[in-house]
Amino acid sequence: MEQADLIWHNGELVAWEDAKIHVLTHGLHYGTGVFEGVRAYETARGTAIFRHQDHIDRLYKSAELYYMPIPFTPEEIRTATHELLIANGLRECYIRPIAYRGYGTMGLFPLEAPVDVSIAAWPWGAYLGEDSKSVGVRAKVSSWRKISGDSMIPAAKATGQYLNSILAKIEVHKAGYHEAVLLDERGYVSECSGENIFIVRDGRISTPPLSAGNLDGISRRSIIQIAADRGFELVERDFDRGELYLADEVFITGTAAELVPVCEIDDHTIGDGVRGLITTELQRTYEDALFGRDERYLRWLDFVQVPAPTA
Ligand code: PPE
Repeated sequence: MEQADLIWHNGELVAWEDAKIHVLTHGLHYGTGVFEGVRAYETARGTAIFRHQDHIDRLYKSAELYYMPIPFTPEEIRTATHELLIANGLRECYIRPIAYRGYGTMGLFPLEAPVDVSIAAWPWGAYLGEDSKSVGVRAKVSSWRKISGDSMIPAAKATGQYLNSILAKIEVHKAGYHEAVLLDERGYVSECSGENIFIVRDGRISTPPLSAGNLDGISRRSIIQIAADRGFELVERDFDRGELYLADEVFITGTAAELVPVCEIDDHTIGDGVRGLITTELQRTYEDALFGRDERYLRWLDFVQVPAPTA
């Protein structure tokens, strides 16, 4: 991975290589952590963190769901993130805030372990490969089912829950595909290992409802808004894997991946096997929103004045 100079840890900026934790950190043993993936983009008006407040809100919600009080206010986290980008001179980057049960107790009762908070930021390019956004990716339905709401909390972005995504990702990677689609326990499409999913059929866009065990993705919310603003019909409804194959277009959304077309699923070509027209239109508007080129979505941008590099 690419590195930056400094990481924010429990209220202080520390050198990247010194941001280390004890091996008996609770979260390392039991997955007791919650995190976010956020991106900042260089716009014509300066660096802007996309939907920063929504990510911070989700972080606090995830923490609350796992009974984890974050020892900073949301505004402190927001300000710390600004300071971090400025201190690192990062004008465009991925941002990873994480709150986790720290060092102090072992065993499954976590409430006496401290809660530590870190924020890292670094340059991170196209998550699913350089040409993923134009050419699309090949996906496979994993044999692993998405964790269900009766054993975990799919709406929380919690570290331990990601073992589910990791099993699916390894399985499809070994089979030669880029991304995994997970079905929920009923057999309906839930989401991908790290992205929400949408299909387009006869001009109508569908995405699984949050009751299908997927994350309430902030990119997903943005696409739902953009589709409405552009006059596309979009419904949240359950569909099975067969509908994926029958779709004219399929695309996936996430902060890391952004908006990526899916050109093949389980060796069925989707539509013409190239990025579809509606996918292309939504992707263009979404990128205009990320880069501050569309006035309608400026409200989604949290500007940070990162100084230009000197010398
Ligand atoms: N589902 C899952 C399971 C998920 O992890 C993500 C984000 C999404 C949907 C999309 O959510 P949003 O980013 O709010 O639109 N995945 C993050 C983690 C990627 C990683 O490798 O780590 C991300 O995109 O940052």
